Order: sequence, then structure tokens, then C-alpha cells
Amino acid sequence: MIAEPYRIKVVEPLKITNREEREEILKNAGYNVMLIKAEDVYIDLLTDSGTSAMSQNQWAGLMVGDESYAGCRNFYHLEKTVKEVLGFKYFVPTHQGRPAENILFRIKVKKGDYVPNNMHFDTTGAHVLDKGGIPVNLVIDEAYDPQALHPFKGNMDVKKLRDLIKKVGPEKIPLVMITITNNTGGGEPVSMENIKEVKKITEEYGIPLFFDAARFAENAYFIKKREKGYENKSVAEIVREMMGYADGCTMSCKKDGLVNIGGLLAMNDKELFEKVKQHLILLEGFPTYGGLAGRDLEALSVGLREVLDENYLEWRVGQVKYLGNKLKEEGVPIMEPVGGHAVYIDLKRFLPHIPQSQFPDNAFTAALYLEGGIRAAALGSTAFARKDEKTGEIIYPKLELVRLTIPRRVYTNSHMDVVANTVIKLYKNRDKIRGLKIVYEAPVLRHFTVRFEPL
Ligand code: PLI
Repeated sequence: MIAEPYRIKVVEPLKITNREEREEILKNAGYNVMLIKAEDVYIDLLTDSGTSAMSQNQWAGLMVGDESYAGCRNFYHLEKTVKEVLGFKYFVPTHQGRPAENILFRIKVKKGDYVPNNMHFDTTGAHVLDKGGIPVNLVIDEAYDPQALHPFKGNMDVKKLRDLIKKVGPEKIPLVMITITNNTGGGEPVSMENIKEVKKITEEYGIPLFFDAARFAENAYFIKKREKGYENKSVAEIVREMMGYADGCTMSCKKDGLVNIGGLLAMNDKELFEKVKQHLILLEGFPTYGGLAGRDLEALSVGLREVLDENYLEWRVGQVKYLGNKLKEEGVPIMEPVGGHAVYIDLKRFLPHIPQSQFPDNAFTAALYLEGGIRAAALGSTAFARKDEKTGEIIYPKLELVRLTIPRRVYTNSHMDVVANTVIKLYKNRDKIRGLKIVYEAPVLRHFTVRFEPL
């Protein structure tokens, strides 16, 4: 393991609150840590999205931001980077990942269409539904077993894909997506072999294949480390090979783009590109800025190259593993193997005394905040439970997880030690954690604004 391949030049002070203050803050936020002010958080592991620290070259890049409405120089820098790093012929910038999904699905998805994915991220699935489509998750079964030690647990089950195509017909499937890495299922990677198999099937049926490429570099790093035949290839080469099997990608650049804002939609099909530009102008802006300032485009074109640095990736993935190992050593049940951007805690084993109807995911995140001022993401029944339209019965998700998501280049391993010690303390006193009941919920994507009371 290597230490951080950078040193710290600017620091952002953090506030450390006491337990009494946190009790009050939590109560005012309805026990939903999403509703707490960030400045009241000591270590913020809510997300790795838009939370990266930029490098000196990215900050310097902001100074060459050209804020012209049309044809700013930074767009052409980014265009060159996208061609060289990802290899797609055409692309448009977007202000983050979901507008890229929105535009792609507006064009491709009709009412009643199916969109297979290994696992849709929540906005991706929501955008398919928004167009009248049906998002289908076809990840391998191991993904649903937090203890299954598969090296590429994000893989799509190719048999499930074939079965779906046969069942509904290829004309009902406007595209197949693969999320690299699989955020919803533990940040687990997808192998090159699996990508090739999916490509073969989609080609056979004439269906385009798109990646949800938010964490493409971390996925490529896992291929280098775990897949035979790739150990001597550079991550940059692996990225080009992966992308070479796809017809395009959506990307939230707020993750592996190492920027605080930005996204893109890339493709090889010229006809699709022409349509994309029309939707982009309506929704995001002119095709040479796509909802971003020139300076943001510049930071992104630097970030997309920096993320391929293998010392950085070794340290990055190593830091996530460092936290995972600390928890594992003390018997804390986590999703294994540890993924690329986060450690996921398996609450079915951590809090077996709290039924899913009492939201163990939020009970945990509230307890973690109270104990150490640490914020994590609740990814269980709060976000994913749904009502069966016919029976009215609540269907709970198979996985009840909390994600300790590590921002890129932001925290040191001393912070990770604090996080590990706090989680271990909670684990030793887990019987004291109680469930919650909802007192307010919105009709869609309720986890963002839901409010609870302790039971
Ligand atoms: O938050 P956006 O709109 O830039 O990106 C949406 C999005 C798409 N795909 C994947 C795999 C994601 O992880 C993703 C956003 N993820 C967030 C916000 C997260 O906390 O994981």
C-alpha cells in the first residue's frame, strides 16, 4: 500500500460538535442526515459525488476558463480529452450525470420499453420510468449476497439478458446499459470478459450498448488487478478497450472526473448525436458548454486524465480497503469484496433486531451521526421499499445497506481510523439502536426529504 501520492496545500477547517449539539441537530433534521447542514458534519461520507478535492492543475485550469457562450476554448480541450481517454467520436457536456440520462432516454425509450442494466442507479431507473420505460436489473445473483466473494460482483448475468430479450423481443429494448462500477450493488466492478459477452449479445440483436461510466477508472483498475491478461496493461489502455465495446456512455463526472460539477453523454452514432444536440439546447445549453461554465469544462478535461494515474488509483482503492479491513477485523458485517468508492455495511447482520419496516438504514445513519458526527448514505428500505400496485403490499429490498462513501483526495487515513472506531463502537452496542417511524414522506425519491421519529 502506498501513502497519498500528493501533499496538502490548502485546508478546510472542520467543526467538531458535541453529543448534546448533535442530538438537537438530528432532532431538527427529522433523523434524516440528508437534512443536516454540511458544516455540522465532522466527516462527511454521504457521497463521493462532486466531493473530490481538485488538484493544482485543475485549479490553474479554472484561470483559463473561457466564458464565451459559443465555441469556448475549454470545450475543445475537453473534446480532445474525451476522444483520447474514452475514444468516442461525439460527445456533449452536461451539468451532471442525470441530464445525460434524461436526454439519452428521451430519444431512445418509448412507453413500454425495457432497459436492462446490471443495476440501475436510482436516478437512472427513475429516468427510464419517467419515459414510460421499465428498468430491469440483471446483475449476477452473487451481488445480492454481501458475503459472496466474487471478484467481479457487478457483472451482468448474460443468461438473464438473453432470457429477457427472448421474452419481450429485441424491438422492445432500445438499449442495454452496464453501470461501471455497480454503485447500487456495493461499488463492485464489471469484468472485461463480461463486457465482451454482453457486447456479443447486444450485437447479435442489434441493440446499442451504453455504459453508465461514473466510476470508469476505478472499474478499469480492478480489471488490471483482478482479471487475467490485464496485469501488464495500463489503466488508460484498459479504459480504451472497455469503451471500445460500447456504443456510448453517460457519465456523472462528479466521481471519476474528479470535478465538483459536470457530466457528459458520449456516442459513436452521428444521427443520435444530432438529436442529442437538439435536446441539449432545450435542456442544458449550447453544445459547447452544456450547462457548465468554461472553467468547469477545463477542470474536467484535466480531471479525466489525472484519474488514470495508477499511483492515485492504488492509493484511492487502497484507502477504501483500509477502512473495510479495519471494520472486518472487528467483525463488523460489510459487503465483500470491498468495492472501489465505498464500504457498504450489511444491516441485515448489523441490526437484525430492526425489521425493514422500521428503516434500519436510517436508524444506523442517525446513530452514526449522533456517536461521531459522521454522515453516511442510507441505501436500504428508505430508498428502495415500494408498494405493490396490485396488492398494496410493501416490497422491501433484498439488500439493506449503509454506504460509507469516501470522497476522492479529501480525507486522510486518520479520518478513516475515526470512522472505523466509531462504527466498531456502534457495533458493540448495536442492541441499543432502535428503529424509526416515518412522519413525513414525498411521493417520489422519498429518501431525500423523509422525516422520522424514533420508536
Ligand atoms: O448525480 P449525477 O446526476 O451527477 O449522477 C447520477 C448517477 C448516475 N450513475 C451512477 C452510477 C451514479 O452513482 C450517479 C450518482 N451518484 C450519486 C449521487 C451517489 O451518491 O452515488
